[in-house]
Amino acid sequence: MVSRRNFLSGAGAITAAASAAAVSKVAMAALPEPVLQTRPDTMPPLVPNTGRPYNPVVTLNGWTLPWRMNNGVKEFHLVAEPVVREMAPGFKAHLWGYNGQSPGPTIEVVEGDRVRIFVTNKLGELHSVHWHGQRLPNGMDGVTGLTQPGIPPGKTFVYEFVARRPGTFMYHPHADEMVQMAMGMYGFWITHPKAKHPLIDEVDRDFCFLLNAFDIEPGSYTPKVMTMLDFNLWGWNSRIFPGIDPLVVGFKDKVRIRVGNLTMTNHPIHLHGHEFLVTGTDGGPTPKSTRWYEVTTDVAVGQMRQIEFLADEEGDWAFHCHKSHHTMNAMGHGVPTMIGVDHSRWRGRSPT
Ligand SMILES: [Cu+2]
Repeated sequence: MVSRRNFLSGAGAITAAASAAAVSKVAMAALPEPVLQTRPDTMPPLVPNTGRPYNPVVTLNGWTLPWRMNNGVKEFHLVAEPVVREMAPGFKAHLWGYNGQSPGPTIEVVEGDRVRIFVTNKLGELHSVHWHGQRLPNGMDGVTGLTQPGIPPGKTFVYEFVARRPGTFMYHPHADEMVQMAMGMYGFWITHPKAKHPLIDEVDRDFCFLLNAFDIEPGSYTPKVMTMLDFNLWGWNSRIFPGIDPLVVGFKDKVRIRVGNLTMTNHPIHLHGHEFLVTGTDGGPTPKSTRWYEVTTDVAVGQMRQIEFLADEEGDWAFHCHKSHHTMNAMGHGVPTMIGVDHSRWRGRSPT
């Protein structure tokens, strides 16, 4: 049913809540059609067919957002909205995300690109998007109450800036942050180098994913957003083991993996069978003199770590957070330790 309220919140009636980019209502009516993703599978890399060329990444159990070129500007349309995310086969969680999924789609651009991102808010509360790690005009930084008013429900805000430096960045809400991130709102942003870069090697495989923590009680499907420490589901890109796809590479491939952490705790990420170098942070590529071999790197809260290695040992190698609680899911915390308790007095009796 088309009610007046639905009509006013529909795409045809979208107007800018506020915009330093000063896009007119006419231009807003022609904003790019949002692209939605309904599947939680790892999608093939999005090979660019417009704009400058680059080697695309693979988003684990995710996808890259298509764009359109408009007079030399790369235009994206993000829609902040409630989503149903299959976290593992048979387990569908009611989260918030972007364009049909949590996390939101990866945004890939090239160093020097002018980028325009339309953000439409389909949540029931204020929203804004912060472009974590980017050099940009202050008014585009996406902090509600500081650099912009929050985007009201049903409205669209236009962000526009030049992707000035290459690297691996994240985006996430900066409005009602605790709730919106606990509900699964975040995504990756990759700025590829415009030419051969002395600190960015070409690789055969390039993956990215964000670490997650949720507290969803058995029998329910909505995260408890007040939880600070005792999460019971640990995810990679809003998927939980055994629902996480493998990172498949060829023998002797050079591999890059970009891992971001917007959870409430740090995660020491550990790779079996190989040593890797940390080649980048959200500050950009690391100087070569700072790189040393590791098999575990701690990704602290609000950080991204980019690792690289040569996959020269055949096999199925584990790759996991080394906090043993984080390798379990649907875990409970209120369970007494029963090791050492004499069970013999109950042996042979049925429980009462
Ligand atoms: Cu962990």
